[in-house]
Amino acid sequence: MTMPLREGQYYFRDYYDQGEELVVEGQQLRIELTSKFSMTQKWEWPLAAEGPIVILEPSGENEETPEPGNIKLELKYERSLKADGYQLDIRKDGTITIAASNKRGLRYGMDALHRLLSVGEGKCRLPVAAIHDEPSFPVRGIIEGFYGTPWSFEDRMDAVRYLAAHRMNTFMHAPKDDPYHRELWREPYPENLFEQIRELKQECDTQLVDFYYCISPGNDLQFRSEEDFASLEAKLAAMIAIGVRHFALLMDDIDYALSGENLHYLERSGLAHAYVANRVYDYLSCQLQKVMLVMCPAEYWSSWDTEYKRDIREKLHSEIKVFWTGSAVFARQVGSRPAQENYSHYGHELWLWDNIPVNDADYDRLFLDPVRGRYSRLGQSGHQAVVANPMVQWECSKITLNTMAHYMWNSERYMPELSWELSVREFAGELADDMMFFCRQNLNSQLYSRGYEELKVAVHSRDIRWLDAYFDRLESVSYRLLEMENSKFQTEAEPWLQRALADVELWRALRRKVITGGTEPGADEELRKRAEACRAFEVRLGSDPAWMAAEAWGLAVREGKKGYRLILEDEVVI
Ligand code: LOG
Repeated sequence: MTMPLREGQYYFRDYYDQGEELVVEGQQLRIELTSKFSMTQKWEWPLAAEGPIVILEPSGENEETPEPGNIKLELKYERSLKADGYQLDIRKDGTITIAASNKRGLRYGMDALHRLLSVGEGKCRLPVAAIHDEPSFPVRGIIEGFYGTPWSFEDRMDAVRYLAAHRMNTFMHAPKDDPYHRELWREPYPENLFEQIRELKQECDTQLVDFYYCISPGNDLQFRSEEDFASLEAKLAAMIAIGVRHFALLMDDIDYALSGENLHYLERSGLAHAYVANRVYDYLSCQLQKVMLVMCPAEYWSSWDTEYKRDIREKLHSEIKVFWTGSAVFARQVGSRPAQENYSHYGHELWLWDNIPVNDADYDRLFLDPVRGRYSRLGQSGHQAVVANPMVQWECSKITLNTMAHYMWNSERYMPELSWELSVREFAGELADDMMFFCRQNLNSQLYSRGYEELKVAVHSRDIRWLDAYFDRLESVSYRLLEMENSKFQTEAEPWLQRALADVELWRALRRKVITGGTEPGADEELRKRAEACRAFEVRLGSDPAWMAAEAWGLAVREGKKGYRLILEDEVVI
């Protein structure tokens, strides 16, 4: 088994084998399909032609397949399974069955087969196993919802493929600084941008990912203006025309006190927001057979009751889902009590907009640790969805996101440390140990974690030997990661890796100064130079190791929230 048992038992909700193997001849698993899933559906999903799995066309249709199949796969419709769930049975007699209640379930079942397959020495090996796998949340994915430079088209396309490969099914398009999403919400997209959205939506279809078009008109929408509603509907109509079936109306981060006409007619913002959401819902209902609409209320970050929530509870159409981010914008924990309470205050299905690993409030940081502190049974407390808001740096977001994907799929069994290890290994392969070391310097300060305990202890006890080893490691890790074969990662993480190297130099200058008691000529000059080099960076490691050490030796003071300043004997601190 390519996948060790421990991982299989973690990755799949229910995994059972007796240690037996199914071995078939050949370098590829050549599948003959016996499909009972649908009489009319053609089997199609993204499989690499030269990959280890090939699906043979039914005999007669493909003349270029002289080699016969070596495995029989039956795809079966099984209505008792949850949407996206599947059952995979690999039998000793060389037959395999994947049962599911929708296409996504079949795809995940097929991906599972892929993960379990190992090919070598002219043979394909699979464990004889029974897997039953179903998700904790029906809706799992990301919301590109951060402030700052929106992702590129390539990033988004990659994100959609990444979601699909990690059992997530939702991409929400809500870049705060895309003018057509928020500031110029009335304006149609220019042709080239619209074309990109169309292509992205197509990729979502291929990957079986739901594309949500999100719009944020709340800053200046006139609730009584038919013209404004016409603009809103035109924006939605354009999306409907390219096949979009999922929508969100976002009223977060607006000045939501009503004034003028809005106040005169609608009295309270909760009533106004329910009114606009209901109108959007009604419009969509006239256009579509099935409507999916989520709204983000203005009060999305608390769990106490308010008049605003009461108005939404009483007036919002019952089918509209409501976002919240937990008890804070950056929720250290999303516990069962606040989740239950907010569910009852809003009285609608809640969707968790999880502000992890987003770094738009900490542009100088990368966040590379696993999600923690989310209640394991949120799915049973009114929550049907978890969507993560990633970092401006898409590639770097994958490390946390992969752990979130584990939580979204099986929140009851989620183990942050194990998920972190698996995620880092998948991301960095042979450089996993180096990557993990780097990740440990970049913990999410918005989340609960024990922080940089070992480093702090060493710094406070001024343990020069420990610190020497630590900074040597930081140096070699940074050089290796700068050479890593992932150009996207290199580009995104380079400022932090270079900053790590500047920290190493600062430490060495500091060490020279403290070991010689400051008597060596040029030591102060060197220290000043290295400190300035660090200060010149716009980014920093969360662990801030060199400055922490300088502070412990009384050679630096904190300045403001994030900075430090060097103090040498000849300088007076004010
Ligand atoms: C914004 C979000 C932003 C995040 C973190 C929501 C619902 N809205 O406080 O766009 O990325 O904080 O800065 C937000 O979270 N509001």
